[in-house]
Amino acid sequence: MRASVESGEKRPTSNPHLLAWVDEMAKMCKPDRVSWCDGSAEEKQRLTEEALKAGVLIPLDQKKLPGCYFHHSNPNDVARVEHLTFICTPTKDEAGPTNNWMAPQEAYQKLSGLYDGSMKGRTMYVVPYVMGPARSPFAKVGIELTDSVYVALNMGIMTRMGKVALDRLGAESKEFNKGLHSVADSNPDRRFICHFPQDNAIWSVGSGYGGNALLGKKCLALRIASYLAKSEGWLAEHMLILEAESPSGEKHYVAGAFPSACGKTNFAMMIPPAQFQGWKVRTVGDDIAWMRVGDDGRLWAVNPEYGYFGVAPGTNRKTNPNAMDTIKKDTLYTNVARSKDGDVWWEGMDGETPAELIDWKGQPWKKGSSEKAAHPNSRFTAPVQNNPALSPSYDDPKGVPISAIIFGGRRSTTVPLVLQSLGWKHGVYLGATMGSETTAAATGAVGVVRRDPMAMLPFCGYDMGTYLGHWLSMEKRIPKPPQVFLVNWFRKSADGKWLWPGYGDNMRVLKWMLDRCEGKVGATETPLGFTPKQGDLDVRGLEGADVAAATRIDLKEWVGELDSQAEWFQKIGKTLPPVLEQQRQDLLKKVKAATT
Ligand code: GTP
Ligand code: SPV
Ligand code: MN
Repeated sequence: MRASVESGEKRPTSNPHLLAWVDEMAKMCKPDRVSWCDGSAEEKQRLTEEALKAGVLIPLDQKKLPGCYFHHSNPNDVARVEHLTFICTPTKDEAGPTNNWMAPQEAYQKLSGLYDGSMKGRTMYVVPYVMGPARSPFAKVGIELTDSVYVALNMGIMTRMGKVALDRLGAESKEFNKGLHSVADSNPDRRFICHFPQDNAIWSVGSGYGGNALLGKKCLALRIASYLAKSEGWLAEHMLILEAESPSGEKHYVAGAFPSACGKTNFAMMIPPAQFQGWKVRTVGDDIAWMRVGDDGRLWAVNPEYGYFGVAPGTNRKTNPNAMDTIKKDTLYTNVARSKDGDVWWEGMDGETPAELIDWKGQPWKKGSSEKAAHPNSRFTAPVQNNPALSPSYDDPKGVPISAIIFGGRRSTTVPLVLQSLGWKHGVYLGATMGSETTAAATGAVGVVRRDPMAMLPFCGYDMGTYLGHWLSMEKRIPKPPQVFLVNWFRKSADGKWLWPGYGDNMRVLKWMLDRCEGKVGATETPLGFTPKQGDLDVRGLEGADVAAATRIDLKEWVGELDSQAEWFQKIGKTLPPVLEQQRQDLLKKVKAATT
């Protein structure tokens, strides 16, 4: 019996809006059964067993990695698909020139065809979740309907999931994000990630991976939330949030926007080098920040997430010991490599490369193979509570006050280790023109420089120029604004070596930034912004760095950079705030004067 799919099962809510919507979606997708998630430990165990039985999860060594499982995704489905991601606003102008657009009616119609019967033979999981601390006035409720048990389990880690969300929603409210997700036949030709900001709805079909499928994350907490933030006067950003405590017990919080796979998780979990004894860095969030102006005139941030969906390759005991400890238990590993005895491995793991492995596709792999054993975008999903460096403020309903905002791209050339902006407008200009080399976090070419304003190019739910205007307008709304910085951990020498060791040593740069916030340290004013004076960066004990080359500003390189920014501004088009082009022109004048 399919039509009244829920006959017999008691539904855990009487909210008529929610019930009617679930029924309507079930009627379209035609699952064999509908299963409401409550978020309990018993349910997690049951879903895990279901997933194991279906081969969706593969057990790892439960002694070494208790509660950890491996999943391999369809090899055609390993990253976000930006070319298949759409903003479905009534007009194309609202989505703007940097987003793909589809008319809402067309999108609903097209995807209805793909959803029709797509869940036959499957279970539709109803996953209620809260983004944000459950008691926070800023939290948002979403409901994701999904036919993937892997997605349901991931949502259980990444969000506050189950009863807590239904309780928060209550019996009457219509205020929930309607997320529909079906892996369907996992065909890239029938894959669409559609956002309907006006309807507070998301329809995703054809992918089971990461940001395409865990709808609370990029779809709700960034694309839909950025649209809301614009109209409500706040910021929904692709930012880590960290807490830095000085030896004397003073705490500062900073938010950092680095593009996908450009170091947010690592920076948020950083362990300061030995020379910084007494300093403690703790994680509030590693990917998303929702920021509002507090009564005290400062900007306050909450992390809407409850887990980490982190990049595996490059993670090891030296680069990120906190992450290594975080993923020792209750972690889902996707597309990593494995050993026969149920351990995990990826490129950049500690120690010797094992002679033999099972690669991310499940094939035998031998050391020295030209293929990578783990997919470059292989990931771990782990609960925040596992993080030994978790800040107690991660769950604070009012969030944490932000002293500094850091923008940071991945640039082999041109961009110095650190710059402080000359003020808010200039800071917005630095964020708006940030370039970064593309990574494996999205499908497509890797290593190509593209403009990624505030690391939000793939995540802004509305017109880019309007978004930049919104950032500028925050100046008058924030009486005590954070200082704004630009960093680049990824500059290379002519022979391709990192000029800066990165990871824990980034503390040295963080310390300078915090000192700048407190007016404790000087700086050199350059046409690009303030830079550390000779001797200002604490480099005691620093190894493997060429500080002079990493911090160098070569204004000749900036002529080309500013040309490329002009192209970018042209692409943004008529909604580009004139102030930003003015900033570019002023800088170009200074650069030309200095280079001729
Ligand atoms: P998303 O989850 O995709 O948003 O990525 P993220 O910004 O959190 O990036 P993450 O911290 O996971 O780092 C991505 C890759 O960059 C990993 O392979 C890291 O090892 C590497 N990485 C992170 N920080 C540094 C650094 O300071 N220097 C260098 N050279 N590599 C780094
Ligand atoms: C990113 O690409 O920025 C991620 C991974 O954080 S995903 O959730 O897949 O978007
Ligand atoms: Mn991200």
